[in-house]
Amino acid sequence: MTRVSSTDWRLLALARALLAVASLAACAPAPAAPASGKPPAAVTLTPEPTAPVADQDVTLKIRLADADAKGVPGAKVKVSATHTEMAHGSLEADASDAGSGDYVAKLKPNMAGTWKLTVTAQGGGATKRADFELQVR
Ligand SMILES: [Cu+2]
Repeated sequence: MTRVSSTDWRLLALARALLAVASLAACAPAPAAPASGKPPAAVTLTPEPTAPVADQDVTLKIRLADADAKGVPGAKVKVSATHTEMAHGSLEADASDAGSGDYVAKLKPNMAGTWKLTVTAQGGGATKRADFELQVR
């Protein structure tokens, strides 16, 4: 009574092939974080506002690029700020990943003067450090 036509056999074979592919995919390791895999080679930092004022939030827009000038997402980025005219410890901030190699950190420098910002970026199995100067009014 049940008769399998040649079309059905072809469909069965296709279904088996699809199942095989599906099980292969299931066995593959989970994809890593959406990192380019390359270490950051260049760090740029843009403060907003560009002329920060003491005791007010400053947004630090940080961009990481690899040796080919492509953005490096998925890195761990920290900022450490020290007031260069005095020794009273540092302000620390973790930057959040905004995607495509862009990161955002917030700081509130509590005194006017020159601050040294050190960005530490860990990604692609390497650590890149870059220093910047921030003038606070
Ligand atoms: Cu100070």
